[in-house]
Amino acid sequence: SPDNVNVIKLKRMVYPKSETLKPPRTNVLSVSPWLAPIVWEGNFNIDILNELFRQENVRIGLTVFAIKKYIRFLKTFIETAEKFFMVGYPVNYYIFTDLVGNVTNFNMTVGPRKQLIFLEVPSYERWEDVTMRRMQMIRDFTKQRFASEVDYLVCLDVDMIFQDHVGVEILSDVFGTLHPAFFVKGRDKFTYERRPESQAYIPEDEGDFYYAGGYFGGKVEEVYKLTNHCHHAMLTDKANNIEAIWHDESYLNNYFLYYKKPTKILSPEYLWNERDGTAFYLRKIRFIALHKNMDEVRT
Ligand code: UD2
Repeated sequence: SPDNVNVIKLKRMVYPKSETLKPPRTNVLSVSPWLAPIVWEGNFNIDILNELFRQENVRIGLTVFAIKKYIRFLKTFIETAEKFFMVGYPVNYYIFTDLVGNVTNFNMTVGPRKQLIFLEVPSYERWEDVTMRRMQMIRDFTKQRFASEVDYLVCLDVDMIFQDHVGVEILSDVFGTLHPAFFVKGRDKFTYERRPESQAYIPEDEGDFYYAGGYFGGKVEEVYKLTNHCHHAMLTDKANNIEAIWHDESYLNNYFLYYKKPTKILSPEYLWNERDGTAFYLRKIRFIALHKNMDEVRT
């Protein structure tokens, strides 16, 4: 074949044939109206996906912020990521922190082809600014270094632990995650920003899903577009003295609705709350938000 054609030859594999009239998951939505897959345990075959992604030698960057008191969550986050996140793939953990001196003493060790990279960034007084400014900081490092070091970025909150497999099935051009508190609720219950003056505004009769601010990602170029857009929207609102109700999460929801719909959507298996126990449609609970004393940890 000509040199410029990228031929992918997959190895012979034995696996059950897909049954067109027998979908593996029948009690959950597996595809969005714009044909983005919704990832649930049972509707993908990880061996096939690993074959596909290994052919491309994918490199993954995980961004996580540990600013001020939130450094307390970092060690367990990394330790559990080492057990469950992208096992077997090269991963750069990009740790954004204002306390590099402290976190480098945490004795965190990572396996082969994994790297801890500490990025020193400023802290902000208000916790709302800390969470919102993540968009700007991710954007800035995207051009500076992520683009040359990794293919995909996965952008996560730090007050979390992994407790089951999270692998290449999540990767796509741009992905969002269903917020565990809203995926069974109606649009009117979504906590979108409802003031038309805000750049994050979504009226009551619009909206696809309510996405979580703490779990998104995609190809580096797409994450650049997303974070750049959200940062600019926040700056415009700031100049007009308005701040969206759920901060970065509100701007992210607006972006996913009007600017770029996710090409893949992660089910709540990928983001669940420690306190919510389990549910019959969850075959796996892969990543959970830890219960925290908001007032204490944010001041
Ligand atoms: C939700 C979202 C979060 C963000 C926020 C906006 C999820 C799971 N979480 O979380 O992503 O959209 O709403 O209101 O979807 N941080 C620090 N130091 C601080 C404060 C925050 O490092 O002093 C970082 C840290 O990585 C933390 C993240 O910012 O995980 C978000 O802050 P949060 O966890 O307090 O926000 P929360 O729980 O309201």
